[in-house]
Amino acid sequence: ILLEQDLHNALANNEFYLDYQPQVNLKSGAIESVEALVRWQHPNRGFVSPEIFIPIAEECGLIIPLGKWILETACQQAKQWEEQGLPPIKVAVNLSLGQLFQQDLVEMVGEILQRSKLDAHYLQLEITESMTMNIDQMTQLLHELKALGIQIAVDDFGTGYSSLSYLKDFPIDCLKIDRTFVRNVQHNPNDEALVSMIISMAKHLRLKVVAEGIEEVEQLSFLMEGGCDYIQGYLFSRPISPQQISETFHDLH
Ligand code: G
Ligand code: G
Ligand code: MN
Ligand code: NA
Repeated sequence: ILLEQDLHNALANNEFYLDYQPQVNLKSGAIESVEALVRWQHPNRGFVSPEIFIPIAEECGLIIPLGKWILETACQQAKQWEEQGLPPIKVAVNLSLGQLFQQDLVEMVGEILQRSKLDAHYLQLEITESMTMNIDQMTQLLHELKALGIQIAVDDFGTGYSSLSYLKDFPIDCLKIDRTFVRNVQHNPNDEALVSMIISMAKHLRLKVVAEGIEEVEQLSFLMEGGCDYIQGYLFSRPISPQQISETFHDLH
């Protein structure tokens, strides 16, 4: 309850910020996209994990203004990198369940794109399978979002209870293989089979595939051989500040 009160002040007091984790194209080795991840530096408690405060923000409704702030900040940042002369970087932003039920979500995303002047193609929204929404409603919402020109990714793919049939109906661009599958991929034949299957399925559906949580070189080799498109994980980079993203590009060129 205390945390809930603090959360309300945190937006006004500028206590939130975003870090960005690079996603590396396995064929070219280039960073083509980054995932925005929200952080909260509490004045007394120090760092509070989004695993703690996002669910609280969902419960108390703060997710709506916070989600808007996250989207706006991420789009402005992507535009700023472009203006700094960096190669184009796509920014992926996690959506919360509460935001899917936000009446003016599509309108808000459109306005944020206009205000930031970011080309819609460089925004990707991440949804998860566990976001329980009526399949027709979800299909329509995703089509409206797609009409803005943005990309849609399914996060934590394979961990939800949903059937695969939604893959036919949802206008999605990308699957993100959950890190629980990747973790033991070089030791557990079941994980190996599942990861291979997801990559192969994504190819057949003409979806891009990102493997999350890559920490070891052996995992990387497996994914490269398997034809995975992108990797995201501590092996390459932790989530880092916008400044560090710029520096990474300057170091690479
Ligand atoms: O970045 P980290 O691994 O600490 O994130 C923990 C969890 O919080 C992950 O499930 C992640 O998806 C979620 N999370 C991080 N940033 C955001 C955000 O900006 N919006 C939403 N909705 N969830 C986020
Ligand atoms: O649920 P979602 O996929 O949005 O969560 C992303 C979270 O995964 C981020 O909080 C990020 O900090 C975390 N993460 C990213 N790479 C790794 C990794 O290699 N290992 C682990 N354990 N976590 C990671
Ligand atoms: Mn994510
Ligand atoms: Na994930």
